[in-house]
Amino acid sequence: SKVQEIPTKPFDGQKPGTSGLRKRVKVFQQEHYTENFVQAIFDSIAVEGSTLVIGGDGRYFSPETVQTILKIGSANNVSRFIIGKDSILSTPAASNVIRKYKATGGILLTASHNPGGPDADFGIKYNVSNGGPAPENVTNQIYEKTKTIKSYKVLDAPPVDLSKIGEFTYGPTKVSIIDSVADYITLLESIFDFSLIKKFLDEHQSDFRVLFDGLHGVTGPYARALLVENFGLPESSIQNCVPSPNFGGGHPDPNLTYAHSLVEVVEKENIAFGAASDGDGDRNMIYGKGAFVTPSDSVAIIAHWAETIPYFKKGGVKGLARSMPTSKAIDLVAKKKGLEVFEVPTGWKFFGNLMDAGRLSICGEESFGTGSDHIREKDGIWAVVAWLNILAAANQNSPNKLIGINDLLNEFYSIYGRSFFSRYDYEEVPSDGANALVAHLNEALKSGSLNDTVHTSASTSTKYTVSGLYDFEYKDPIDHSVSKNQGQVITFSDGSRVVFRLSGTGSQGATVRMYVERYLGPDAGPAALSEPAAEGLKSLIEVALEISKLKEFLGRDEPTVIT
Ligand code: VG1
Ligand code: CO
Repeated sequence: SKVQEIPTKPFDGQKPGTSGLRKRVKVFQQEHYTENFVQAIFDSIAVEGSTLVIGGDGRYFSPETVQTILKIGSANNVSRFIIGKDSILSTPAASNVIRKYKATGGILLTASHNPGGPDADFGIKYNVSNGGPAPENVTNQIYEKTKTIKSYKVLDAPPVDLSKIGEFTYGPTKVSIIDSVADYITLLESIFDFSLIKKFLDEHQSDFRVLFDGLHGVTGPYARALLVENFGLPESSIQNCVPSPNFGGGHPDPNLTYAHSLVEVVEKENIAFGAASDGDGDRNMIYGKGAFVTPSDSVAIIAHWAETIPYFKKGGVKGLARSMPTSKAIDLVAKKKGLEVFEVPTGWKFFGNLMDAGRLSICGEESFGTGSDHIREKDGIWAVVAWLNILAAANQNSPNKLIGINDLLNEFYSIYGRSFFSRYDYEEVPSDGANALVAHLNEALKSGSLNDTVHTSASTSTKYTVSGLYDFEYKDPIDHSVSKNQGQVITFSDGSRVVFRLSGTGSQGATVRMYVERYLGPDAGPAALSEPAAEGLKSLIEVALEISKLKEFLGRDEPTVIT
């Protein structure tokens, strides 16, 4: 078969964000748009003789894009492609496949938790050989290539059948279509105590029911293999578990706003343990009857109980980490256990170097991302099984009383205190307003005008004194690269903090995120410590909105989503 060189012109704005290039499907469908970006990836990596994994969440426009990648990749001398059947590999499963088969990297077709379909979002993300998202030096290089591209190469060959597992050749390239699920389940089996979990679930069929909601995303087949086929749970323990290209018309984001299909059933049927994952399977929400685990607490609790998980018992816990806006609950666990703890910018790519250097085992983000160094992506199903493993272990010593999610939360707060945490998202606001908000805070930073000012909450009369304002900057301890402007932080004299950040994953307009955190020590007592987060944070949120003048700048009274 022969290679053709197709002339093209650069498109503006092909700059990968927090997690790849994300745009509307219609943007990707423009003639040459997807081809340009794919060629730019191949122009930025050592493509000759490479092995590349292709996976994704199966969203609309994925099958077409796999064919595009094959044509361009083969014409650029990729030696081997490993592709998930039907172009499906969850983000964590793809990370595992890259590592397990020692691939050069991988291309993931996903826009994560964003809706899919002809009028919704698509995305392309490049991961490197450690299985993690490409670091900024690579994504910057891809972006540079997109700005000067003049042509791309394609192999002239008929489309490949992605629905049959097997191996064949495609031009000069070997192609393997693999089972999307098997390697991932093998990985989890090597991490967790499956027999302990299974025994616990068997014994508690009536008082500890499990419900996993795939939100029509990629995790359905993984959840079925795990919960139904391995743990022997009934079919009714999984729902919305057939991946659909438009996620059933929904918004596959596991939080209290978008995962209402889970929340409703959990509440109605008194389900002790509910969970959901996002479109590409790297996020998770743990939610039982009357029990919501905020992700910042989730990662801290997993770290607290780590020794009940065989993987950590065997290998030890090397260090802990969180993204900057994530609450400091995990820092308290690190302190108690004498472990290193790192604060990195938002986005999973910043954890990879620390893991590769053997300094980080467990980490998380407030945005429903939790994971460990078993792979180099956050991992939704891993977090769900971690919670099941921990609950099974905790219940081993409690034959007469079932220990549930809330018991673990309350016990944790009684030891460490509680970091009340919430995030307000203002989605698709005008970019001008968002930039003006950032400029306003920068001005206060430079002039020091907010320092030591006192602000009183209108509804509760609580007073907050500003103790500092800074722009978060990170220097990677391993490769010493510096990432600037990663969010503006206002601190208060009582230890509370508020963070403002512009999202790097939106596909249109600007999205402003406001993160608020307030800490109460264990001495505050069980009543105060178990308050709903919205109550515990009410006064701080009022003050944060006042100081930032956010409503004025964005022209929005209410956030789009509160988590
Ligand atoms: C958001 C989250 C961030 C997460 C990223 C990718 O980024 O805040 O914590 O790592 O999404 O997650 P941003 O820049 O929009 O705040 V996923 O599941 O979309 O790959
Ligand atoms: Co995701």
